[in-house]
Amino acid sequence: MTDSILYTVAEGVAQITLNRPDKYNALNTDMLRGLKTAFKQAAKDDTVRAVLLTGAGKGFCSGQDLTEFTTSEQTVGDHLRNEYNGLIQQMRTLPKPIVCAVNGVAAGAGASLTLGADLRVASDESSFVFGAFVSIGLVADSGATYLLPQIIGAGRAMELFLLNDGKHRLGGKQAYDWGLVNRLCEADALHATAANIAQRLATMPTAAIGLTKRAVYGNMQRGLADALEYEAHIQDIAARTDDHQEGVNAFLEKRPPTFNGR
Ligand code: T3D
Repeated sequence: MTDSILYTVAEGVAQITLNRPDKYNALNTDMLRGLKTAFKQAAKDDTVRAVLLTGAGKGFCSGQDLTEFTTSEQTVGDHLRNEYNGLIQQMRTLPKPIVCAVNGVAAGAGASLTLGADLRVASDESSFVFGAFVSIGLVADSGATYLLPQIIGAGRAMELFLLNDGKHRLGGKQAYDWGLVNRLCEADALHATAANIAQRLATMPTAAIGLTKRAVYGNMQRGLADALEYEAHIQDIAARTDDHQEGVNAFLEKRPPTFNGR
């Protein structure tokens, strides 16, 4: 793993930290590949049952490293295809929940990265800059044009893509009011708040959570009839897990369940 991505595992939670604090964790190729390796490791490690993604220092992530941008030999489209698109897909299809702790500014592809997570917890000192793309004459990418309207609606997403630049940032409080962020807390409490949620998720029925991700994200592309059928299909899978049996037994025996993630 590269030094610019930190990866640790404790209490069933893999913490992935973007670690180029002097550049607001701007994403270079080394980091993007390190991120993919980290998510791959989290996917295959059975002891990992939730992921916490955050940034080191005062920023979450300022998007594509613009110094590397000018020296790249690939077209921008190929760079997206090769480095970003698979990463966002990997996050959305990871069969374990991802909590993103937004500790500071999230700009451009850094803002898109927060959308790849399942839950966002933000500090009251955080901010989002979805207009960073248009500010440099680009179109929002890394899934943002697809994911942001789904989360906050097309009207608000357009406002952010067009008007939300480094001088007009969306603050954590407004992001919370708009439903972009699931929990808002003081900066000092951010890590504990996000870690508590991730740790709680890590004790829950992991297979059912992974299948819920598959249903919610997959069903956004289906009509109602297909979505109903898909729910029935994956419910059969969930119903065969140890954790389903344990959940029912615990309820009937009036005791708290102990889920093993299988
Ligand atoms: O290649 C492809 O596949 C295309 C993909 C594109 C995806 C994208 O992400 S496009 C958008 C790229 N990101 C940006 O355009 C954001 C640029 N940064 C900013 O607008 C501002 O830095 C922030 C709003 C994030 C923060 O502003 P502020 O005033 O708090 O801090 P600052 O002074 O501007 O930045 C602090 C340092 O971080 C500074 O370095 P220095 O001068 O102290 O040595 C700055 O240059 C550096 N930095 C911030 N963002 C980037 C960066 N360095 C490289 N790339 C960055 N994206």
